[in-house]
Amino acid sequence: MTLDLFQFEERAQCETWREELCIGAVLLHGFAAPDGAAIFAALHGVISEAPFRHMITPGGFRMSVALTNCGSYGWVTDRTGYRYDAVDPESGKPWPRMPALFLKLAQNAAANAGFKDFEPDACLINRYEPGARLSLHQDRNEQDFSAPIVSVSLGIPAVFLWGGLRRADKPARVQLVHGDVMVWGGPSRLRYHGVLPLKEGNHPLMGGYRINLTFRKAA
Ligand code: MD3
Ligand code: FE
Repeated sequence: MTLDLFQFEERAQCETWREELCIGAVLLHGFAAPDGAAIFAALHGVISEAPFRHMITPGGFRMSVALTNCGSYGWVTDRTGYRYDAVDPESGKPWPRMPALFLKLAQNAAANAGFKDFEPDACLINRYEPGARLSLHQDRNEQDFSAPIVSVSLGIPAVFLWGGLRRADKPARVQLVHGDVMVWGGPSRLRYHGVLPLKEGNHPLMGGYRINLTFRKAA
């Protein structure tokens, strides 16, 4: 009917769209782009309390990605291992509160991908400079793998490695640009993933960096 035609025209013009890469893995293209400036402002509040820092892996390497956190729990690494901690090891204080905008964005994205009632208590904020990378890994530090993970890409683009459930599975490459939101849940929750070394670039809001917000239910 006319309603269908109307929707078809809307779809042809839309700037954000949903793509299911695998069962449980949904890419919401451009989903966060309209909130870019507000996210940037909220981010400033967080990093003024808890600045970006390069942490040390259990193997003794300095991560090329700089990170900070907001929410009840923050993901941290040092010589003793990876963990979630309610306290920022640099300041000895709790992590900054998760901005209401961040929570709303993560919950809206999860619901849009079919995950109702997502209650993230941790938001890891990764900052990539040119050359920074994240090698192939699984996210296994959370208590409950039934909750999805929501990841928001901001700033200059990155190539994401999208693997399988075994390390040896050859990863596909997915380009993530400013405003893209990925939701990973169900059978995709424990997939191996990583980020290739970042290329130089400039983004009007984020400058020469890529910022990634990762929302998780840690506890
Ligand atoms: C795929 N960060 O901090 S989040 C991480 O872009 C991390 O900074 C990436 O991986 C980044 O651990 C991407 C995306 C992500 C998170 C969990 C996943 C992808 C995932 C779980 C399963 C499959
Ligand atoms: Fe990860």
